[in-house]
Amino acid sequence: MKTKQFIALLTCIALFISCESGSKKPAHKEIKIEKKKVNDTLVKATVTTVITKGEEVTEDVQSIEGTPGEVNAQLERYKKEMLQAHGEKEALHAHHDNATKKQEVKKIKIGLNAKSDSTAEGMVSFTEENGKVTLEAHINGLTEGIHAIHIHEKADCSSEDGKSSGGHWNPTFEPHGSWGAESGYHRGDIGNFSADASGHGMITFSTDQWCLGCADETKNLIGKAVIVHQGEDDLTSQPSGAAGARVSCAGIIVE
Ligand SMILES: [Cu+2]
Ligand SMILES: [Zn+2]
Repeated sequence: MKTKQFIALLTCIALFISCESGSKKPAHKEIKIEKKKVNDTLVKATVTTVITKGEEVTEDVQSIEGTPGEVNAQLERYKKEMLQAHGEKEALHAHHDNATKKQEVKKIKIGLNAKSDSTAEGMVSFTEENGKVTLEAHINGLTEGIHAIHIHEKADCSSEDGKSSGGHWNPTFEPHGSWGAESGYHRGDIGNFSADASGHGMITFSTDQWCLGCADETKNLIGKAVIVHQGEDDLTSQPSGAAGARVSCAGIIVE
């Protein structure tokens, strides 16, 4: 009887130890948002994310500067992304033992607005499915012929010439080029498409090097812009293929 009790106690302790060492400490995430006025028109927001994982503490600081409207919109987007990321994690936990895990399909639809005194307008959709993002763009009001289309670095189409969207989105710091080129290419270098005599053009493009709202900033399209150019991308001129004026612009924003 005594031996049995002793063994039972040992088993108990062993179980306790294995359970303790096996349970990972959950990561704790804290987000602080600070807003400051820069001048009469500009505000600056600092978003500090502190992640505590056991002994390890990582801090990520992001600054957003712009008009109060722009900053608030960016903060809202940021919050949404955080919530989305959290939701994905929860879903992953819930489906942990589920062999038939369903893949979520994400879709964004945005409008292209005319820029640089053009009449070029249209729609762009991005669909993420099975680790791939597919772009489909339909544009009207173009001049007949070849036009370049790129992802530019900022979802800001506010300026008349579309230059507020910045240069080509190039998160991997490579030269401008043809998509997939060995010499390098921007992750925004979609390429060219043609418009017919009625001024209509369309393009579809699919890649696993993009994502919608994932944590990998070399892949995430959210917060960038789609730009259609007046001219053709020669796929060699630096830094942007000498494609001429920006005739249409759309910010890639989650509504
Ligand atoms: Cu461009
Ligand atoms: Zn480029």
